[in-house]
Amino acid sequence: MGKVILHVDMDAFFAAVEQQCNPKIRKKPIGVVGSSERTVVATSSYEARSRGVKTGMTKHEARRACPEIHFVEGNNPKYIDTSVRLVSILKSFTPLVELASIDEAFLDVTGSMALFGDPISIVQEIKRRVKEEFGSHVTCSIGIAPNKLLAKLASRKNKPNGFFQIRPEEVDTFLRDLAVGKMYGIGPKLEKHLNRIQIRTCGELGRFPVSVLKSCFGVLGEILHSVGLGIDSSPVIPIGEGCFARSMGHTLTLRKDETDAEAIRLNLLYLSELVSRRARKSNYCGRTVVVMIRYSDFHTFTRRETLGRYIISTRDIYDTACQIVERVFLKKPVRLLGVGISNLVRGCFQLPLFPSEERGFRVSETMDLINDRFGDFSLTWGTLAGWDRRSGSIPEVSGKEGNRVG
Ligand code: DCP
Ligand code: CA
Repeated sequence: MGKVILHVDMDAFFAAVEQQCNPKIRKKPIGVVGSSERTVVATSSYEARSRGVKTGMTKHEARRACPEIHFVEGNNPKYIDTSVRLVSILKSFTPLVELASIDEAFLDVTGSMALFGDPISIVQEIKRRVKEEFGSHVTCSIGIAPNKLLAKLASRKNKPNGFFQIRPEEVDTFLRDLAVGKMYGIGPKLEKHLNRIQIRTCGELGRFPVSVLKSCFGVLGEILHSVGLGIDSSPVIPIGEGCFARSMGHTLTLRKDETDAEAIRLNLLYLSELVSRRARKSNYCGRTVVVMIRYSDFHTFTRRETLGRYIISTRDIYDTACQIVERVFLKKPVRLLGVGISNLVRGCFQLPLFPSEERGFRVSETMDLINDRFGDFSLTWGTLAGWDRRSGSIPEVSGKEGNRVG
């Protein structure tokens, strides 16, 4: 028998949590924003969406689309708490729960049906439990399908507060006329490329000769072919298991025992960049920053700080690491430094509530792409320009000009 995978996706997540908490804004058009005047809409209630409000709009744009819109300042700890409680509900149906983002999870319920009944009964029971736990204003939409790729597609079919099932025998019909751009992972740019070679639907993508796809898109060609056929054999990876790391970090023995605060900060920046890149690559973010310090006499200790939100960016890891070190009041020269993050969640991207954070995110992504292609630190933060990789030591700040981005 094939697998039965569910994809649970909360509806207008931040907005729904806010509406549940505050009866005055229920059933009203609301937008969740950051605290600065230049913030953008992180999400909006379905009442606002029907008036044309979209994620990413400035407050001004949202107000122009919907003059009655009410803005609420986002509160990440509240959403994380809701997410944690959601996961514990989902885990009561199967141990195979993979958190895909702060408000999305995959469940492999293949083995749960003997206990909980058919997939639709499981879906109805999950919805009942969500309502019981959070109240009727926090709802989810659920996709049921033979794999994660299709389950994710199905959960979008009847939003909000709906569900949709794609049975194995319905896959071909479902994909035949579906625009490729609707498929998870195919963004507007890739869609344009595909359209250019006359591929508009998933049906057409699946039928297209894989050899031609490979010559156009390299290794991605084979993946695209599978996507067109609705094939996805990736397992649901349960939280806290398997390849789930508990923490990730890097250490560095300094070129000389260091007492200079600026040099120590630069080392922290370098290490934070390494950690952030690794986290981004493996799609983790963490809530705890750990700093390891070894003095010249080899006395070694760690200090940690747990934040109320998940972070992944170099800047956030670095800022926290600096605060930790400042609190330590270093007593001896430092021989080795380490920076790490723990309390990791996979796929729970850092929530960019502010335009500056969004920009930071895009910069990090671009830096990753360039560094993957041309080697680590080809492009790096302005302060790290001049870092000589081979020497394994931290930069003289006045060294050669690098490609400054930060
Ligand atoms: N989010 C954010 N910034 C973005 C996108 C999303 O801060 N650029 C936050 C707000 C969302 C939450 O993440 O509430 C979940 O994102 P979704 O894309 O799942 O959007 P919603 O849950 O809000 O809406 P939908 O009902 O379409 O799933
Ligand atoms: Ca959602």
